[in-house]
Amino acid sequence: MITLANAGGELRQGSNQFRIEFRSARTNALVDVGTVRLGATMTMPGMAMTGTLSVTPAAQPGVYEVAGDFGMAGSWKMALEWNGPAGRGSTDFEGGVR
Ligand SMILES: [Cu+2]
Repeated sequence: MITLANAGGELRQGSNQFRIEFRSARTNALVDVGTVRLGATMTMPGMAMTGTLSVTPAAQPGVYEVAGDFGMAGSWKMALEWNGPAGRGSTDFEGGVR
């Protein structure tokens, strides 16, 4: 189970800071998943846009700080990947940017 949290409660056009937490679905405890990457793309007629995101592990295992920049508001496709002690995995989700 993955929870995505950011201070403002939502993503906004321009620069954003938010946290991603990886938690066990069974125990809800934070899980160290090793290396994490997050990509953001928006497909629109005639062009594809890419968001700039960098992921840094926080001091607490399983918590990752993300600095991101979104060039426009709308619906972004977010691709999250991880690889480490808990195995390798990925998930896609919709990120609404206002
Ligand atoms: Cu766009």
